Amino acid sequence: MSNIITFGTFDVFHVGHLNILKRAKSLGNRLFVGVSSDALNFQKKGRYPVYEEYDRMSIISGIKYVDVVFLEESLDLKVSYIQKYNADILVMGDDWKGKFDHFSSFAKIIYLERTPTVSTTSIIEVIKKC
Ligand code: C2G
Repeated sequence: MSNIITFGTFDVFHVGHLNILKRAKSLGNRLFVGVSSDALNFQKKGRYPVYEEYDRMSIISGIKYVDVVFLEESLDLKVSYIQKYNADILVMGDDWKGKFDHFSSFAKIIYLERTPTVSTTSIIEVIKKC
């Protein structure tokens, strides 16, 4: 029985988000997903997400690959979340490659290839032009 944990904003949910959740789940038995809070997203990206945190959590909890959803309130709480959910593997897309290696004594770290071409930023740009 292995537990997988992953994190993300998952704003304007798209197929790249679906793919990583599907592939993360295939690595173990239970998938725990930390959804970045609106405030954390503002710290990370200098803007608030399009969808508020509870809507983003609600979307993620409706995905069949996801077992547990929680709010990720700080980038510095990774170890607490890994321990709270007994995570064996931490999965992130390879845009984060190397950035979580220092947690490797708490969980195995796996970076999966990002789905090319799709991103929340590019979707926002397309919508702006409509
Ligand atoms: N992703 C992907 N392919 C894309 C877009 C995103 O595989 N085309 C992955 C990212 O690599 C990440 C996850 O989907 O693993 C969520 O992406 P974001 O919502 O952009 O997450 P981010 O804001 O980077 O938050 O503590 C870590 C952070 O909270 C990650």
